[in-house]
Amino acid sequence: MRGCFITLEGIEGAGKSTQAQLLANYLQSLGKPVHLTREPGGCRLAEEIRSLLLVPRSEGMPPMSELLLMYAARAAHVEQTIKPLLAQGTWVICDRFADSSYAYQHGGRGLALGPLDALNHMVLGDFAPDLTCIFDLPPELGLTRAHKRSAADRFEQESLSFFTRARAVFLERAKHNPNRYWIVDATQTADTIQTQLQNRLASLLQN
Ligand code: Z5A
Repeated sequence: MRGCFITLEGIEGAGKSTQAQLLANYLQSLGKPVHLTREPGGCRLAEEIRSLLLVPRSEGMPPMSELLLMYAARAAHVEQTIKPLLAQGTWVICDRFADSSYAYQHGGRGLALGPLDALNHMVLGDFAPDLTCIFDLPPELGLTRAHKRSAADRFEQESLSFFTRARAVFLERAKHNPNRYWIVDATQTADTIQTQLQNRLASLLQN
């Protein structure tokens, strides 16, 4: 039986990585084969592209280059990691996926939606997550959490308004497809959020 593909999305510092690890532990405790992965990254080529994308650059990076690198990484990640694992029956939990390209490269950078939709279709076709969890919180709080943790990467150096636009795109996308998206208040404690997430998963676990 095919595994489930679950993506965790949200702005910087929303708690995605924390929840992804807790979720993987929970599914393993239920006896499910689980693979935890991330974007950009998740296979050798995509991890190399991740380094190119995250390192701060004095000359900047054109938004279109950024978008194409995200999808170059995603194409490899989907073909080499995600699809083969799902076909074996493994549950795949991915820290960020295509919704981040809509939030950051469209919402944040202002790239037009039409070409992004076309690129997304060219790379993914009809392939999409079974469940996308949006960890929602005010950008001020997310950035405070993230900055406490480590030095700022190229994205973390962006302005508050950049993350405000990204957040709005996540919420807008979720509104149009409530079957696939689930929005959670990420200002709550990590334990409370994990309990809510496990409850949300009940229907997927029954299938
Ligand atoms: N990007 C893009 O532009 N387009 C794309 O298509 C894709 C990505 C796929 C990847 O950065 C960057 O790539 C990302 C968007 C861009 N940059 N931004 N912004 P990344 O993977 O390095 O960073 P991230 O995805 O934003 O992750 P993050 O900063 O690690 O945040 P997080 O995973 O959501 O949070 P966390 O690591 O679980 O927690 C952050 C801190 O908060 C940590 O100290 C925790 O202990 C704490 N925490 C976690 N949960 C809580 C709760 N509930 N309460 C209090 N404190 C908490």
